[in-house]
Amino acid sequence: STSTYEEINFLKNSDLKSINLAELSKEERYSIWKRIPKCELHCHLDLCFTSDFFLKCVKKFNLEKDLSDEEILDSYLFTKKGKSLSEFVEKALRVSSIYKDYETLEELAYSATIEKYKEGVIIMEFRYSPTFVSSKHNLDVELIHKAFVKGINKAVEKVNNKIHVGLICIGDTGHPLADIKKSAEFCVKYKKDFIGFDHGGYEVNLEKYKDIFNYLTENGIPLSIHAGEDITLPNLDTLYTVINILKVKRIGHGIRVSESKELINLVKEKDLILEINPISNDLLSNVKSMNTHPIRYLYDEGVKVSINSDDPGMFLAEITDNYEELYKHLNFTLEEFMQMNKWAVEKSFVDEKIKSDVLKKYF
Ligand code: MCF
Ligand code: ZN
Repeated sequence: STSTYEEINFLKNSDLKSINLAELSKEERYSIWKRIPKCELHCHLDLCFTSDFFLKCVKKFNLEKDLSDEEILDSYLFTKKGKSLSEFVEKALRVSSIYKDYETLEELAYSATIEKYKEGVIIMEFRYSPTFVSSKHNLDVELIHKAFVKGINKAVEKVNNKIHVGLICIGDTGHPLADIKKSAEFCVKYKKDFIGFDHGGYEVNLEKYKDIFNYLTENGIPLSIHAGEDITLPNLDTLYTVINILKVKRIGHGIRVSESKELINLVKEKDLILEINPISNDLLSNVKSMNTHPIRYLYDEGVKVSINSDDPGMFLAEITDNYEELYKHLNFTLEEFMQMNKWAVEKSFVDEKIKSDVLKKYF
């Protein structure tokens, strides 16, 4: 069957020398970012929507009567520089008003997957928190999960399996129904659908939950956990906990690893990858500016890093926007972008067969 979408002519290593980014317009650069064969490890499915999708939901559910479109986006989303991670977590909670029925969730997962495909993502790891999605309207977690899986599967079929999608389950902190143990049990119950487990929301020291994380690891579920993100924390204990006690394979954000030579060496020794989300870090004020974002220092120190979008719906910024920022402010090259995607594929939790096929075909 013929696909509705234009095929992407993905870049190969042998194409890179002939491209001079400095002489391209912004539009031409974006067409290059799209052609990089991308593996995205960190994106919250529940916060992955376009502004049109979000506005459609607000109208469908009649959530705002007196606001213009612009005012709706402004009051719910996080598109301008904010104060902190805490401010973000509180704002994200308001967005959960759109998780009102299962058709909406299926549609969300379908369009999120199609958007990633159109942006040139080949391996996509989405994560979501079942308790977060159920919190506002008391939706059933089993039905939430079925709706998400159905939406993703329909989209993957629509694009003739040209994108590989994996799902990570999140247990979080920061909303009324948050329950890490319940999320962990849910993850094990749907082990056939989940490739990993995470903790998100407020950044807390997870040591007291170590038995729950051990239980996941014993069930063969690898961990990728948010840590070393919140710049307001007084120390780096959260990072030491996820690395030494919970034994993560990957770290969500991990930008604060850059504050300690000891942590840099630990991350390298354990061969962990950091899932960096440049635009997210900037908007949440976890970095001073994009020019000084630690991804450059970490990369140059030999730490494995990858490029991710985190919450395209909250930031109204896609994965290619994150590449543009890294190019403009930190002089990342196409060779470096390819290298980071190769690491991301190697560290992905999707099937080994998919990974080796992708590595052979594109890297
Ligand atoms: O990575 C960002 C910021 N750091 C921590 N948590 C989250 C991020 N994006 C979403 N989250 C949280 C969100 O607050 O993940 C959970 C929620 O608790 C599920 S995704 C909506
Ligand atoms: Zn995140």
